[in-house]
Amino acid sequence: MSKTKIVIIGVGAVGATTAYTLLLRERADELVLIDANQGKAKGDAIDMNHGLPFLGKTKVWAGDYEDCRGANIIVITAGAAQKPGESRIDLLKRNAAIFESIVGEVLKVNQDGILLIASNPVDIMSYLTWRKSDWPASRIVGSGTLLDSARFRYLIGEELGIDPRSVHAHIIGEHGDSELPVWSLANVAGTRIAFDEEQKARIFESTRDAAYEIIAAKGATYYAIALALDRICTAILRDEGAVLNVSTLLDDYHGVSDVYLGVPCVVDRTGVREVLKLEISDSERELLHRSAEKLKGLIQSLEA
Ligand code: 6V0
Repeated sequence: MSKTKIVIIGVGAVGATTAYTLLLRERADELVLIDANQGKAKGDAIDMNHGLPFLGKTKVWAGDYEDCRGANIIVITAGAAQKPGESRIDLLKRNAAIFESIVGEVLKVNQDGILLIASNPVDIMSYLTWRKSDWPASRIVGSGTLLDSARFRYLIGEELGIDPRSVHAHIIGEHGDSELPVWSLANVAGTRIAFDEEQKARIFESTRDAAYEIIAAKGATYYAIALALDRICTAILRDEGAVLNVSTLLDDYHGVSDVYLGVPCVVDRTGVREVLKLEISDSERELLHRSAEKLKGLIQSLEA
């Protein structure tokens, strides 16, 4: 059997935690760490290698773009932090420029892997990556609202005293402020979740604002996103056909097209094999359209 290789580009809080999660779960034979800060990637690789006597046989090293050759999955978690006084759109422009160069380097040596994007704003970065490549959108996957849906399921589970794995509930749309909860379809074993409006509002706000709360408390979020990225890598490497709320290119999804958004997708070794059309309510459809319009507006302002 051929070896499996995962490359992580951007070994900051999210990239390093994702690498460590993949290592603990022995997801790949080879794990390559790439960062503009080569010392950070090198230090993390050495540190992780010293754990190998307690683990399996994963080969971990700090590499360069040449190492993307033959990679099954290239995870991009690189990003620039906001500078004091910098507007969100300026930060977005700077991150888009970083992405342009990273993706350009990857495409020189890899034409058949899967690009898994986590850097924010993830839906826009995924869309720009797809436009820059001539790859099918199926092979450019954003982490989307998978993390948000996990937070939502966790909070619903806490409220009900039910294991979050048994809660079926979706956050769709932007990974960010315009995301929406699909309460109309939320269920436990097919039974409707009978929350009142106060409960629904509280749970959704805690879901949507979770990143702000965690960043205010400790500066960054990384454990749960690392597990979410590991989940997507597993679905790809094992050809699972798992349904995950990743960000993908929409084509007439309830009338929304030409934008990446988080929706339930069937994920297998080809990336996004299929997009599942949820039977959402009219008001949810309206919110989905607003989320799409917001992202399209941002993409236009990038090009202005
Ligand atoms: P961080 O800890 O600042 O790490 C970013 C890393 O990227 C640093 O190590 C940089 O050196 C590196 N980097 C910057 N430019 C380049 C470049 N051109 N080439 C290679 N490496 C580069 O940030 P953190 O890890 O906390 O976050 C990374 C990104 O993930 C940000 O955009 C976050 O907003 C995003 N997140 C996305 C989540 C999601 O659900 N999709 C969740 C959490 C964070």
